[in-house]
Parts: sequence; C-alpha cells; structure tokens
Amino acid sequence: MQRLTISLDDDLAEAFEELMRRRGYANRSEAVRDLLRRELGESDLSSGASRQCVAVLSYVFDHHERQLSSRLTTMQHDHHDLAIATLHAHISHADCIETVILRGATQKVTEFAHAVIAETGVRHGQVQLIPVDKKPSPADWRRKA
Ligand code: NI
Repeated sequence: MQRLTISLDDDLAEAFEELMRRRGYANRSEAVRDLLRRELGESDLSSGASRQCVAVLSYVFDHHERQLSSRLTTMQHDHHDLAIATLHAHISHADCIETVILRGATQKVTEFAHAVIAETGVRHGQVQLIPVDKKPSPADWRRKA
C-alpha cells in the first residue's frame, strides 16, 4: 500500500467533501479510490486497451408496445453468448424494467447494448461497461481500509 499526499485548492476540497457527504463516503481514501477505479476503467475502455468486459444494461419499456417484448427476448437469444442473465420486473400496469448482464468482447457488448437501447419503445436505456482483461483489472482491485 502506498500513501499519497495531495493538495487541493479550497473550492475543490469543499466540492469533494460535499460529494463525499452526498454519496455517503466515510473517508476520503475510499472516495478517491472509487474515483480512480472508475476513471481508469473508462480510460481502458475508451483506449481499446480492454478487449473484454462485463456490462450492466438496463432499460424501461412498455410491454403493450407492439412486439417489443418478444423482439427484446429474441435479441437476447440471438446473442446468448453475450447476454448471460436477465432480470425483469413489472413496475406499473404498462411498464417493465429489465437489467441484462453482458459479458464478452467490448465491441460486441457495446453494439448489442446500443441496439437494444435504440429499439423503438425502449426508454431510459443505460449501459455500464466494466473492463476485465487487464491485470490488475478493476474487478481485482480489492478494497482496502
Ligand atoms: Ni413486465
């Protein structure tokens, strides 16, 4: 474990303290570690350094929308190598929310997620990609007190 000392100007330090309060961090070290992990993960993904990823895709849709439910299910079956688990919940009379866990080549996972999000009737679509193939990967970066 390395100990780093950093300097922040007052405004940035106050903004950081406020962010920590809003997100419920008990100490600065854990907040900085999480910020770094996220930044490093995004950097790996955008630079193409990470060719493999896991991802969480979530979206809301109206199950009355014509054929949409079966279209979404068909898309997942057509990519059963990527879509490894799906959680479905009925959130109102019309609306459903689904969360799909994806794993595979970052490019294919991204294409699949964007195709689902682009389907007519799919709303609030979001995908979070987590790189897994670098050593150490974010999945391996253990939290330390
Ligand atoms: Ni439903």
